[in-house]
Amino acid sequence: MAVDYSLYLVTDSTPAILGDKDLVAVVKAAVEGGATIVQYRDKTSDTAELVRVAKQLHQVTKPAGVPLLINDRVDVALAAGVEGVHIGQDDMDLKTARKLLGPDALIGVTANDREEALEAAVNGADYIGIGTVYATPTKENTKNVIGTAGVQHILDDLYLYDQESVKTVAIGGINASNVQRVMYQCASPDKDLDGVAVVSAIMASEDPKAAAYHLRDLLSRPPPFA
Ligand code: TZP
Ligand code: MG
Repeated sequence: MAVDYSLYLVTDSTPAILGDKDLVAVVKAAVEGGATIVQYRDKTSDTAELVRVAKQLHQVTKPAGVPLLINDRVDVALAAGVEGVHIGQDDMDLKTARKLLGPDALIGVTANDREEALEAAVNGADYIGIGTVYATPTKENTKNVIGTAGVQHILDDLYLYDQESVKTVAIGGINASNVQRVMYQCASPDKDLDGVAVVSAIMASEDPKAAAYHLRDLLSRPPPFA
């Protein structure tokens, strides 16, 4: 399955970001606006609730051909029958997740540095979420803020160690005001970044469809300073 990673939406159900909007309605609007892949990220709901909401989200993403991934929870991904998972360094290890989900599942891994990125690539991650690019109130306990130069170094290394087939997205503090700069500054001469992952730029917007559309439009254009 060819996956488009260009505009990767990570959900957030907290009132600080979602406000009083409906999560499923926001994801539906974002997909209509052009989000190409969605990760359901919810650190507080219990398992039954996660599965229930994941199934609702899948009803929105699946007809649009947009893959739905679950943050952290391989069990929830299996129960809801979605396309995959996104796992961090403290979650289930990649090889176990692959064994449970099978070869066709999409599995992404968070990486803050070259060791984490290379390990994920070598062990068969489909994509790597590289960050944190810029400090962000959305996730306060981020290990490192690595900037666009940090992302570029990781991309350089993936190429150097023959891991250029793994896909990559950058995450952390990315929005319409910096998305073109992020894509331009992160790209290494030998390995491009495949997309950007955003939370608040879409989830906190009063018009998530327009926000996603605007980001896609910016991503489709060459940066003005190139
Ligand atoms: N991982 C690293 S930063 C981050 C996650 C989940 C949050 C990004 O949120 P935002 O609102 O796009 O800065
Ligand atoms: Mg995690």
